[in-house]
Amino acid sequence: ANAVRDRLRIAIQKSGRLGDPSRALLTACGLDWRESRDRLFCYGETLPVDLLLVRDDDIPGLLADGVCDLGIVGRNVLAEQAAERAQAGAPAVAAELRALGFGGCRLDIAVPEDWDWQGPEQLRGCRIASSYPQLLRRWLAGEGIDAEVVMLSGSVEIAPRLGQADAVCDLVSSGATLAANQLKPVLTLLRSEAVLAGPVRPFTDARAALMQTLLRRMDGVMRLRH
Ligand code: PRT
Ligand code: ZN
Repeated sequence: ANAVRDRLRIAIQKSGRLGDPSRALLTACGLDWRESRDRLFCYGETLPVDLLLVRDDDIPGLLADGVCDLGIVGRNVLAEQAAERAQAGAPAVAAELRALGFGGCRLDIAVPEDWDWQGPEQLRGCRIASSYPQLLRRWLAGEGIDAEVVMLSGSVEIAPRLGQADAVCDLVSSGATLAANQLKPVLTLLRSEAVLAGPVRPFTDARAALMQTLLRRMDGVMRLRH
């Protein structure tokens, strides 16, 4: 993790919602890559900044292990893994350096449409399905609510219909998926978007100057976009 390096390595999502906009942002920052045949690793040409194309869930771990220096990932993923580390007593390894203005969504609690929603107290004793167990548990603890967290890695919204849970805690953007499953959002735990994640402490080798250059360009691109 402490190896001296003179190239910067950025992990972005290979496909999915954040892949294309992440690449577009980095391209707008003047980066380009020689395409590798397997397309998991792209070697930077104009600047010594390489890309690693991965699953979004792997990005915090790659940062933690020092395999990558920076990552573009949803705040939801970064926050979940940070909460997991904190829970395990492990030190924080990745910080949110910039919010990037795309991939916007909310981590919401949603309940069946026919519930007469009174407030969080109503979740006491409920089973809540989520792919974000740490963020959900932390919120429940903060509210003093005892509820069962049912960890599901996908298809969270159908859990109530399948009888696996009473409510869900999931990402929402348009809300169409909740509505299609006769659920309604009642609380927001986190407002999310894609973020640039990076080291908690600055680099001390050649990567420090590279990162400064990249951040300066990124700030310029972001200003033009808004
Ligand atoms: O393969 P990989 O593991 O890399 O991808 P993935 O399938 O885990 O992630 P992906 O591409 O679906 O999402 C990547 C990131 O996009 C998330 O971590 C969020 O930060 C962000 N994002 C933004 C979203 C949404 N909007 C979103 N709507 N992630 C998921 N959704 C889901 C939502 O939960 C619902 O099931 O998309 C569905 C449609 O949403 P509605 O509300 O528009 O119906
Ligand atoms: Zn994923």
